[in-house]
Amino acid sequence: MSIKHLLTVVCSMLVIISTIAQKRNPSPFTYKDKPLVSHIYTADPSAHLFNGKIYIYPSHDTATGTKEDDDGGHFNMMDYHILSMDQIGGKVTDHGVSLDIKNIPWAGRQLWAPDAAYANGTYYLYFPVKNKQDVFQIGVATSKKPEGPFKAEPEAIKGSYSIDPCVFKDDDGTYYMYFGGIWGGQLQRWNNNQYDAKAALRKPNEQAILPRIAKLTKDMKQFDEGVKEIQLVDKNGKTFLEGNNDKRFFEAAWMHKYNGKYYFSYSTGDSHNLCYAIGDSPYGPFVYQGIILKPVEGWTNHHSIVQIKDKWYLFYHDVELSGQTHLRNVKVTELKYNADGSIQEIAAQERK
Ligand code: FUB
Repeated sequence: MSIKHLLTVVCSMLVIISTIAQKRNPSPFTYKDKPLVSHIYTADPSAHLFNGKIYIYPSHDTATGTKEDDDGGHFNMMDYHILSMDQIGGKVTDHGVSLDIKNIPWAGRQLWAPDAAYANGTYYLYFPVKNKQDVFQIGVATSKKPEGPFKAEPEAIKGSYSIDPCVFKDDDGTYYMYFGGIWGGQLQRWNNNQYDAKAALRKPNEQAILPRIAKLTKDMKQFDEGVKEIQLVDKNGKTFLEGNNDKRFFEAAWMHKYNGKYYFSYSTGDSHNLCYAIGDSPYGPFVYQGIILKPVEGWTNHHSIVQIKDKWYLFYHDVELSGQTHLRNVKVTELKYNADGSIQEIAAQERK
Protein backbone atom coordinates (compact mmCIF):
# COMPACT_ATOMS: atom_id res chain seq x y z
CA MET A 1 0.00 0.00 0.00
CA SER A 2 1.42 3.41 -0.98
CA ILE A 3 1.80 6.19 1.62
CA LYS A 4 -0.87 8.18 -0.26
CA HIS A 5 -3.28 5.27 -0.10
CA LEU A 6 -2.55 4.71 3.60
CA LEU A 7 -3.19 8.40 4.37
CA THR A 8 -6.51 8.28 2.49
CA VAL A 9 -7.62 5.23 4.51
CA VAL A 10 -6.58 6.84 7.84
CA CYS A 11 -8.37 10.10 6.98
CA SER A 12 -11.57 8.25 5.99
CA MET A 13 -11.45 6.32 9.30
CA LEU A 14 -11.04 9.56 11.27
CA VAL A 15 -14.03 11.10 9.49
CA ILE A 16 -16.14 8.01 10.28
CA ILE A 17 -15.04 8.03 13.96
CA SER A 18 -15.77 11.77 14.42
CA THR A 19 -19.17 11.39 12.71
CA ILE A 20 -20.07 8.57 15.10
CA ALA A 21 -18.92 10.65 18.09
CA GLN A 22 -21.14 13.57 17.12
CA LYS A 23 -24.19 11.52 16.32
CA ARG A 24 -26.62 11.32 19.24
CA ASN A 25 -29.11 8.81 17.99
CA PRO A 26 -29.96 6.08 18.43
CA SER A 27 -29.80 6.62 22.19
CA PRO A 28 -29.20 3.47 24.25
CA PHE A 29 -32.17 4.42 26.48
CA THR A 30 -35.94 4.69 26.36
CA TYR A 31 -37.26 7.67 28.31
CA LYS A 32 -40.38 8.09 30.45
CA ASP A 33 -40.67 11.85 29.80
CA LYS A 34 -39.94 14.25 26.94
CA PRO A 35 -37.70 17.34 27.08
CA LEU A 36 -39.86 20.41 27.80
CA VAL A 37 -38.01 22.42 25.14
CA SER A 38 -35.52 21.43 22.46
CA HIS A 39 -34.52 24.76 20.84
CA ILE A 40 -32.06 25.47 23.71
CA TYR A 41 -30.35 23.27 26.32
CA THR A 42 -31.71 23.71 29.84
CA ALA A 43 -30.90 22.20 33.24
CA ASP A 44 -31.45 22.51 37.02
CA PRO A 45 -35.17 23.36 36.80
CA SER A 46 -36.60 25.25 39.79
CA ALA A 47 -40.35 25.32 39.21
CA HIS A 48 -42.83 27.66 40.90
CA LEU A 49 -46.51 28.45 40.59
CA PHE A 50 -46.94 32.22 40.22
CA ASN A 51 -50.34 33.77 39.36
CA GLY A 52 -51.74 30.32 38.53
CA LYS A 53 -49.03 29.70 35.90
CA ILE A 54 -46.03 27.34 36.06
CA TYR A 55 -42.68 29.15 35.80
CA ILE A 56 -39.44 27.19 35.42
CA TYR A 57 -36.13 28.82 36.33
CA PRO A 58 -33.45 26.65 34.69
CA SER A 59 -29.77 26.98 33.90
CA HIS A 60 -29.15 27.66 30.21
CA ASP A 61 -26.51 25.20 29.01
CA THR A 62 -24.36 26.34 26.11
CA ALA A 63 -21.60 24.71 24.08
CA THR A 64 -18.78 27.18 24.68
CA GLY A 65 -16.04 24.67 23.94
CA THR A 66 -14.60 24.95 27.47
CA LYS A 67 -12.60 21.83 28.29
CA GLU A 68 -14.26 19.30 30.61
CA ASP A 69 -12.67 19.09 34.08
CA ASP A 70 -13.51 17.75 37.56
CA ASP A 71 -14.54 21.26 38.69
CA GLY A 72 -17.30 21.49 36.07
CA GLY A 73 -15.49 24.14 33.98
CA HIS A 74 -17.45 22.86 30.97
CA PHE A 75 -20.69 24.11 32.59
CA ASN A 76 -19.88 27.59 31.33
CA MET A 77 -23.28 29.23 31.24
CA MET A 78 -23.74 32.92 30.38
CA ASP A 79 -27.42 33.78 30.84
CA TYR A 80 -30.83 32.59 32.02
CA HIS A 81 -33.99 31.93 30.01
CA ILE A 82 -37.19 31.48 32.00
CA LEU A 83 -39.83 29.05 30.75
CA SER A 84 -43.54 29.05 31.52
CA MET A 85 -46.62 26.95 30.81
CA ASP A 86 -50.27 27.14 31.82
CA GLN A 87 -50.45 23.49 32.76
CA ILE A 88 -48.38 20.31 32.78
CA GLY A 89 -48.27 18.99 29.23
CA GLY A 90 -49.21 22.45 27.84
CA LYS A 91 -47.29 24.67 25.42
CA VAL A 92 -43.99 25.90 26.88
CA THR A 93 -43.00 29.54 26.34
CA ASP A 94 -39.36 30.64 26.41
CA HIS A 95 -39.31 34.26 27.62
CA GLY A 96 -35.86 34.95 26.18
CA VAL A 97 -32.83 36.24 28.08
CA SER A 98 -33.95 37.32 31.55
CA LEU A 99 -30.48 37.98 32.99
CA ASP A 100 -27.11 38.10 31.23
CA ILE A 101 -23.80 37.55 33.02
CA LYS A 102 -22.46 40.78 31.54
CA ASN A 103 -25.10 42.70 33.53
CA ILE A 104 -24.01 41.25 36.89
CA PRO A 105 -21.38 43.72 38.12
CA TRP A 106 -19.50 41.31 40.39
CA ALA A 107 -19.67 38.19 38.19
CA GLY A 108 -16.69 36.38 36.68
CA ARG A 109 -17.93 33.18 35.04
CA GLN A 110 -20.36 30.24 35.19
CA LEU A 111 -23.98 31.08 35.92
CA TRP A 112 -25.17 27.90 37.61
CA ALA A 113 -28.48 26.62 39.00
CA PRO A 114 -30.90 29.43 39.98
CA ASP A 115 -34.09 29.67 42.03
CA ALA A 116 -36.81 32.29 42.39
CA ALA A 117 -39.21 33.63 45.01
CA TYR A 118 -42.03 36.18 45.25
CA ALA A 119 -42.41 38.63 48.14
CA ASN A 120 -43.08 42.34 48.69
CA GLY A 121 -44.74 42.62 45.24
CA THR A 122 -41.39 41.66 43.62
CA TYR A 123 -39.91 38.56 42.00
CA TYR A 124 -36.42 37.61 43.17
CA LEU A 125 -34.02 35.52 41.08
CA TYR A 126 -31.24 33.89 43.13
CA PHE A 127 -28.19 32.66 41.24
CA PRO A 128 -24.70 31.24 41.91
CA VAL A 129 -21.84 32.58 39.83
CA LYS A 130 -18.07 32.73 40.29
CA ASN A 131 -16.89 36.20 41.29
CA LYS A 132 -13.88 37.86 39.68
CA GLN A 133 -11.58 35.90 42.05
CA ASP A 134 -13.15 32.65 40.74
CA VAL A 135 -14.96 31.93 44.01
CA PHE A 136 -18.65 30.95 43.84
CA GLN A 137 -21.08 33.27 45.65
CA ILE A 138 -24.82 33.73 45.45
CA GLY A 139 -26.47 36.84 44.03
CA VAL A 140 -29.98 38.20 43.72
CA ALA A 141 -31.76 40.09 40.96
CA THR A 142 -35.27 41.60 40.96
CA SER A 143 -38.16 42.14 38.59
CA LYS A 144 -41.82 43.11 38.73
CA LYS A 145 -42.61 40.17 36.42
CA PRO A 146 -41.94 36.46 37.09
CA GLU A 147 -40.29 36.05 33.68
CA GLY A 148 -38.06 39.11 34.10
CA PRO A 149 -36.02 40.80 32.79
CA PHE A 150 -34.18 40.84 36.14
CA LYS A 151 -31.82 43.52 37.42
CA ALA A 152 -28.92 42.23 39.51
CA GLU A 153 -27.92 43.83 42.80
CA PRO A 154 -24.45 45.42 42.58
CA GLU A 155 -22.87 42.89 44.98
CA ALA A 156 -23.26 39.26 46.00
CA ILE A 157 -25.31 38.43 49.11
CA LYS A 158 -22.98 39.12 52.06
CA GLY A 159 -21.71 35.91 53.67
CA SER A 160 -22.96 33.75 50.77
CA TYR A 161 -20.83 31.07 49.17
CA SER A 162 -20.91 27.95 47.01
CA ILE A 163 -23.82 27.10 44.68
CA ASP A 164 -27.40 25.93 44.13
CA PRO A 165 -29.65 28.29 46.14
CA CYS A 166 -33.16 27.05 46.93
CA VAL A 167 -35.44 29.64 48.54
CA PHE A 168 -38.29 28.22 50.60
CA LYS A 169 -41.21 30.11 52.17
CA ASP A 170 -42.47 28.54 55.37
CA ASP A 171 -46.12 28.75 56.42
CA ASP A 172 -45.32 31.59 58.86
CA GLY A 173 -44.00 33.73 55.97
CA THR A 174 -40.29 33.28 56.80
CA TYR A 175 -38.01 32.67 53.82
CA TYR A 176 -34.94 30.44 54.08
CA MET A 177 -32.17 29.78 51.59
CA TYR A 178 -30.72 26.27 51.37
CA PHE A 179 -27.49 26.03 49.39
CA GLY A 180 -24.13 24.37 48.79
CA GLY A 181 -22.41 21.90 46.52
CA ILE A 182 -19.10 20.05 46.83
CA TRP A 183 -16.33 19.49 44.21
CA GLY A 184 -16.81 22.21 41.53
CA GLY A 185 -19.34 23.91 43.82
CA GLN A 186 -16.47 24.65 46.27
CA LEU A 187 -18.36 23.87 49.51
CA GLN A 188 -15.30 21.93 50.76
CA ARG A 189 -13.42 25.23 50.88
CA TRP A 190 -15.76 26.65 53.57
CA ASN A 191 -15.37 25.60 57.20
CA ASN A 192 -17.14 27.64 59.91
CA ASN A 193 -18.05 30.09 57.12
CA GLN A 194 -14.35 30.86 56.55
CA TYR A 195 -12.77 30.44 53.13
CA ASP A 196 -9.68 28.34 52.53
CA ALA A 197 -8.81 27.96 48.85
CA LYS A 198 -6.62 24.95 49.66
CA ALA A 199 -9.14 22.99 51.76
CA ALA A 200 -9.49 19.50 50.32
CA LEU A 201 -12.47 17.23 49.84
CA ARG A 202 -13.18 14.89 52.75
CA LYS A 203 -11.70 11.40 52.84
CA PRO A 204 -14.09 8.38 52.68
CA ASN A 205 -13.80 7.78 56.47
CA GLU A 206 -14.44 11.43 57.39
CA GLN A 207 -17.85 13.00 58.04
CA ALA A 208 -19.45 14.18 54.79
CA ILE A 209 -19.71 17.91 54.17
CA LEU A 210 -23.14 19.22 55.15
CA PRO A 211 -25.53 21.49 53.20
CA ARG A 212 -26.18 25.03 54.48
CA ILE A 213 -29.14 27.19 55.46
CA ALA A 214 -29.71 30.87 56.29
CA LYS A 215 -32.88 32.83 56.98
CA LEU A 216 -33.43 35.75 54.57
CA THR A 217 -34.05 39.38 55.56
CA LYS A 218 -37.50 40.89 54.95
CA ASP A 219 -36.21 42.66 51.81
CA MET A 220 -35.08 39.21 50.54
CA LYS A 221 -31.64 40.52 49.60
CA GLN A 222 -29.42 39.44 52.51
CA PHE A 223 -28.99 36.72 55.13
CA ASP A 224 -30.69 37.56 58.42
CA GLU A 225 -28.44 35.24 60.44
CA GLY A 226 -25.12 33.41 60.24
CA VAL A 227 -25.03 30.51 57.81
CA LYS A 228 -25.64 27.17 59.56
CA GLU A 229 -24.94 23.57 58.64
CA ILE A 230 -27.88 21.22 58.18
CA GLN A 231 -27.68 17.85 59.89
CA LEU A 232 -28.47 15.09 57.40
CA VAL A 233 -28.58 11.80 59.29
CA ASP A 234 -29.39 8.12 58.92
CA LYS A 235 -32.21 6.39 60.86
CA ASN A 236 -29.86 6.04 63.87
CA GLY A 237 -29.21 9.79 63.96
CA LYS A 238 -25.66 9.47 62.58
CA THR A 239 -24.34 11.83 59.93
CA PHE A 240 -23.05 10.13 56.79
CA LEU A 241 -19.40 9.57 56.06
CA GLU A 242 -17.99 10.83 52.77
CA GLY A 243 -17.65 7.16 51.82
CA ASN A 244 -21.48 6.84 51.87
CA ASN A 245 -21.55 8.62 48.54
CA ASP A 246 -24.87 7.04 47.49
CA LYS A 247 -26.61 8.91 50.35
CA ARG A 248 -24.52 11.90 51.45
CA PHE A 249 -25.21 15.45 50.20
CA PHE A 250 -23.41 16.59 47.06
CA GLU A 251 -25.48 19.52 45.59
CA ALA A 252 -28.96 20.59 44.36
CA ALA A 253 -30.82 21.24 47.63
CA TRP A 254 -34.60 21.58 47.45
CA MET A 255 -37.13 22.02 50.24
CA HIS A 256 -40.86 21.35 50.18
CA LYS A 257 -43.45 20.69 52.83
CA TYR A 258 -45.91 17.79 52.78
CA ASN A 259 -48.44 17.04 55.52
CA GLY A 260 -46.63 19.41 57.92
CA LYS A 261 -43.22 17.72 57.48
CA TYR A 262 -40.14 19.29 55.89
CA TYR A 263 -38.75 17.32 52.95
CA PHE A 264 -35.12 18.13 52.17
CA SER A 265 -34.09 16.66 48.80
CA TYR A 266 -30.73 16.75 47.03
CA SER A 267 -28.39 15.12 44.57
CA THR A 268 -25.68 12.65 45.60
CA GLY A 269 -23.55 13.84 42.66
CA ASP A 270 -20.96 11.22 41.82
CA SER A 271 -23.41 8.38 42.57
CA HIS A 272 -26.16 10.25 40.62
CA ASN A 273 -29.18 9.72 42.91
CA LEU A 274 -31.83 12.28 43.82
CA CYS A 275 -32.62 11.50 47.46
CA TYR A 276 -34.75 12.90 50.27
CA ALA A 277 -34.74 13.23 54.03
CA ILE A 278 -37.54 14.35 56.38
CA GLY A 279 -37.49 16.68 59.38
CA ASP A 280 -39.76 18.60 61.77
CA SER A 281 -38.12 22.01 61.40
CA PRO A 282 -36.75 23.99 58.43
CA TYR A 283 -33.30 23.67 60.05
CA GLY A 284 -33.48 19.90 60.38
CA PRO A 285 -32.15 17.49 61.42
CA PHE A 286 -33.35 15.60 58.35
CA VAL A 287 -33.50 11.83 58.43
CA TYR A 288 -32.58 10.07 55.19
CA GLN A 289 -35.52 8.20 53.64
CA GLY A 290 -34.54 7.01 50.19
CA ILE A 291 -34.23 7.70 46.49
CA ILE A 292 -36.68 9.89 44.57
CA LEU A 293 -35.14 9.53 41.10
CA LYS A 294 -32.67 6.84 40.08
CA PRO A 295 -29.65 7.92 37.97
CA VAL A 296 -30.46 9.37 34.56
CA GLU A 297 -28.26 9.77 31.51
CA GLY A 298 -25.59 12.46 32.11
CA TRP A 299 -23.36 13.06 35.13
CA THR A 300 -25.51 15.59 37.00
CA ASN A 301 -29.06 15.68 38.19
CA HIS A 302 -30.91 18.56 39.81
CA HIS A 303 -34.60 18.93 40.52
CA SER A 304 -37.51 20.74 42.11
CA ILE A 305 -40.74 19.42 43.59
CA VAL A 306 -44.02 21.35 43.34
CA GLN A 307 -47.69 20.82 43.94
CA ILE A 308 -49.90 21.81 41.01
CA LYS A 309 -53.61 21.51 41.79
CA ASP A 310 -54.03 18.12 43.48
CA LYS A 311 -50.90 16.48 42.05
CA TRP A 312 -47.19 16.70 42.81
CA TYR A 313 -44.48 16.94 40.16
CA LEU A 314 -40.75 16.38 39.96
CA PHE A 315 -38.88 18.63 37.53
CA TYR A 316 -35.44 17.24 36.62
CA HIS A 317 -32.99 17.05 33.74
CA ASP A 318 -31.13 14.47 31.67
CA VAL A 319 -29.19 14.59 28.39
CA GLU A 320 -31.62 12.88 26.01
CA LEU A 321 -31.21 15.55 23.30
CA SER A 322 -27.43 15.82 23.18
CA GLY A 323 -25.95 12.76 24.88
CA GLN A 324 -23.40 15.21 26.35
CA THR A 325 -23.20 15.79 30.07
CA HIS A 326 -23.03 19.62 29.91
CA LEU A 327 -25.85 20.03 27.35
CA ARG A 328 -28.92 19.03 29.30
CA ASN A 329 -32.70 19.23 28.87
CA VAL A 330 -35.35 19.75 31.55
CA LYS A 331 -38.27 17.36 31.99
CA VAL A 332 -41.21 16.86 34.35
CA THR A 333 -42.80 13.73 35.76
CA GLU A 334 -45.49 13.04 38.35
CA LEU A 335 -44.31 12.34 41.90
CA LYS A 336 -46.43 10.12 44.15
CA TYR A 337 -46.49 9.59 47.91
CA ASN A 338 -47.36 6.47 49.83
CA ALA A 339 -49.89 6.67 52.66
CA ASP A 340 -47.04 6.92 55.23
CA GLY A 341 -45.62 10.03 53.51
CA SER A 342 -42.75 8.25 51.79
CA ILE A 343 -42.09 9.09 48.14
CA GLN A 344 -42.39 6.43 45.45
CA GLU A 345 -39.04 5.88 43.72
CA ILE A 346 -38.98 6.92 40.05
CA ALA A 347 -36.99 5.33 37.22
CA ALA A 348 -37.17 7.78 34.31
CA GLN A 349 -35.32 5.67 31.75
CA GLU A 350 -34.39 2.17 30.83
CA ARG A 351 -31.53 0.76 28.81
CA LYS A 352 -32.92 -0.60 25.51
O1 FUB B 1 -25.64 23.37 36.23
C1 FUB B 1 -24.39 23.47 36.88
C2 FUB B 1 -24.37 22.61 38.08
O2 FUB B 1 -24.57 21.26 37.71
C3 FUB B 1 -25.48 22.88 39.06
O3 FUB B 1 -25.29 24.03 39.83
C4 FUB B 1 -25.47 21.61 39.80
O4 FUB B 1 -26.57 21.41 40.61
C5 FUB B 1 -25.38 20.61 38.67
O5 FUB B 1 -26.61 20.35 38.09
